[in-house]
Amino acid sequence: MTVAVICGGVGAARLLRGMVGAVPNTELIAIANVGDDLELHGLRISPDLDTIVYTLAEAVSGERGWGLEGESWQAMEMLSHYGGADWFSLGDRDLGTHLFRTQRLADGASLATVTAEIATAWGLQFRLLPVTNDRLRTMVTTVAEGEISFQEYFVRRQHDVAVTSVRFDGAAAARPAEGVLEALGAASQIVIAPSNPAVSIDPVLSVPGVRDVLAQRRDVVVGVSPIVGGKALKGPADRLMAELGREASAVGVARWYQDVIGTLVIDSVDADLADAVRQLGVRPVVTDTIMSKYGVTESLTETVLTLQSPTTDPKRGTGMD
Ligand code: FO1
Repeated sequence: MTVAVICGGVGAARLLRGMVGAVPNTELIAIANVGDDLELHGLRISPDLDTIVYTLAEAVSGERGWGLEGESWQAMEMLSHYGGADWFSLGDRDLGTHLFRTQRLADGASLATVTAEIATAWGLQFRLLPVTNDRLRTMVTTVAEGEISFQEYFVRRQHDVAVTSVRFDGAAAARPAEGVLEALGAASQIVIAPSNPAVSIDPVLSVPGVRDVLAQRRDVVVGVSPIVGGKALKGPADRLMAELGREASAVGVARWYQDVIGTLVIDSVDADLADAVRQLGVRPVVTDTIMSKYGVTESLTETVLTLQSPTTDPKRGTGMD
């Protein structure tokens, strides 16, 4: 039984934590977004990959959800001293990750190879793969300024600007990293983690071949809604969905992923939306999904992993587990 998890950043890392405890490491593979990546100070930075590594290594900053616990910021202070780019906070230890990745990529290693080296150095045993080794950059068009990069939107402007469209620069030419399509084709279950559909999951699905595999294997694809009671638990997913003209609700998420998921796990507060999800041909599964609550990560993981595909499930279509 192998489980492939399609991941963005913080929300995905939390679910992965539950998965690692419940699925043998050899049977778990995380396929992560790289559309958030950026080059800054001549360094190659991969926030979603690093957030997963640091979280699963139990080293992530609990307060921030990204970067390392117990960081110092001496390098950033020197940058500020010179009037350098200090809008994207890079801790002194986190910088070591970016220095290593940048050098290894310059040596000619692929992002997948470097990511495996970094994950191994942190003692992670499950496979963490970038969806592609090629350049892929989420670009956001805002009402006020036109097109800006994802981190300029998310961090520099604190995602506090209205968005009119999102695109994934480089997607058409991007090739799935070695093993991505094979893993998605062979997995007994594929999970779309509760990350931002518009800017964290869609970039992964935009890499040619990925969406097709999920659509073909829709029966074994399970989404976990990142929208609970019409709100995102963290970040701008609800606002972004609304700004992009989509419904910011569990039903909106079901519609967003309708062609690639057979099941959507929605939070108990959205139990009343189960029928509307089912009307879309997506099996609703109602359970607690707010992982910041004690024990929910374990129960959510258990629910996801014990799901049978909707077409073989004897309780076909009920989904009201
Ligand atoms: N998020 C912020 O809100 N402010 C930051 O200064 C910031 C720096 C940063 C550095 C490294 C890293 O791996 C993540 C960082 N993040 C920061 C979070 C990052 O923008 C988001 O985690 C993702 O890109 C969205 O999932």
